[in-house]
Amino acid sequence: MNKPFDRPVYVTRPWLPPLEEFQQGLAEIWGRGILTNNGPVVQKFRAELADYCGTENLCLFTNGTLALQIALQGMGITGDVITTPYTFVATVHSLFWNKVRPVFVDIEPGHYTLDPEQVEAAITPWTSAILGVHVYGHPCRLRELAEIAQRHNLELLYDAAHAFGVRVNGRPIAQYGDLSMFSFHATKLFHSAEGGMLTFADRTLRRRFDYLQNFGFENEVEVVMPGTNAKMNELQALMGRLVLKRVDEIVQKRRRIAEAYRRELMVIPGIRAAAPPEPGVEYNHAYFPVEVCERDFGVSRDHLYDELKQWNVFTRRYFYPLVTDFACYRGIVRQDELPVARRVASRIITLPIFSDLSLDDVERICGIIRHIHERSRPIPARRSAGVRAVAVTA
Ligand code: T4K
Repeated sequence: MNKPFDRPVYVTRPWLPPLEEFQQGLAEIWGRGILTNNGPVVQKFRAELADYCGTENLCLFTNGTLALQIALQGMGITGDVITTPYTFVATVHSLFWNKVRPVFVDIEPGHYTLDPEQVEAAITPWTSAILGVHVYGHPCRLRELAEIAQRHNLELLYDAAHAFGVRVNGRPIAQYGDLSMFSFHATKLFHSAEGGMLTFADRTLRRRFDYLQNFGFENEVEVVMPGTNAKMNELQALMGRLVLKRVDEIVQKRRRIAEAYRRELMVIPGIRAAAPPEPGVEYNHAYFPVEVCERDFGVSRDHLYDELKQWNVFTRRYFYPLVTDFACYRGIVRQDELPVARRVASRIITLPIFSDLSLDDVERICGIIRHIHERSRPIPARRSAGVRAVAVTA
């Protein structure tokens, strides 16, 4: 018998280290009195991430949005950038803050990432870069996009906000493209409460990004460029270091949750999960999105989203509305463009996934979804009765 959860189940919960470990780190920070401006904890965190990501070309920031803004600024991206409408709005805001024009192209139906064919078709003499998003942690079509970027002499940037821990053909995803931005926000599987990271191919960018995140200071008396303040602080780095120690374990737990969801949900008509990862991809299970097809499921995605709240299950509709439908970007594309992104945005719902979610709870959530479907499903009419009835199975 399904019944509402006693406590709210959110789309995500941050994994938190044992409090004593954090307190121990805090005591050391207290003792030093150094809270920010490239302190020792940030430096250690940076070194550990360089090891994890297999690159020294890496900078840390106060959050992912500022990291991406600084990336575009530091690489001198101008003109038009081809990107996806199917993302968190910060991707596009970062372009706007750099006075760069977003050119939106459609996504692929399997993993919801940029469709390379559409990218190539949208290139003009004003295009300076491609900004792909590894949405939900699913890698973009890396090889195709790299070939397109090379053919047209474009920079290839990735918003990898969701993709920490993903590996492709044995290499960390941080090593693909000219640059990647990672978010370490509390809602991410790997987090430092708030935080962000850039990894990049051109090692000369590191100095530039370091200037840009610290007001452009070379030393006490010299400012070499108009920078901003986007530094990670010691408390963020402490959290990040403690979570990094356990990140592989966190991914494994999420993998088991995702497997349970797939097992339970694939038998419910009208519920479709994203395509499984491509061969060679070690996925991080950052999110568990499903599409709800109203005709087969029986009720709309929005109905399911609202009704789940009554069962104390708080899903999200990442990424609905499409960025191009927000007031500040409306009018850039026509309503009949981007058909795949529009369809996915109208059907998507992201289910709870976090390492402390038990497999029993996953089963319960799926049971509730099944119940909502069964209750709404028209029973096939019996020949003799000739009447359509609605099953109530509560
Ligand atoms: N690019 C992409 C593709 C992104 O997805 C993001 C961020 C960025 C760029 C920018 O990176 P950052 O500048 O953020 O580093 C959240 C996050 O704020 C945002 O980081 C994230 N993407 C986006 C997809 O989701 P909200 O407004 O949906 O979060 P919120 O506060 O509603 O949290 C969702 C649920 O998580 C809550 O219902 C409860 C739970 N939660 C949340 C927080 C903050 C916790 O349990 N503990 C917490 O501390 O935006």
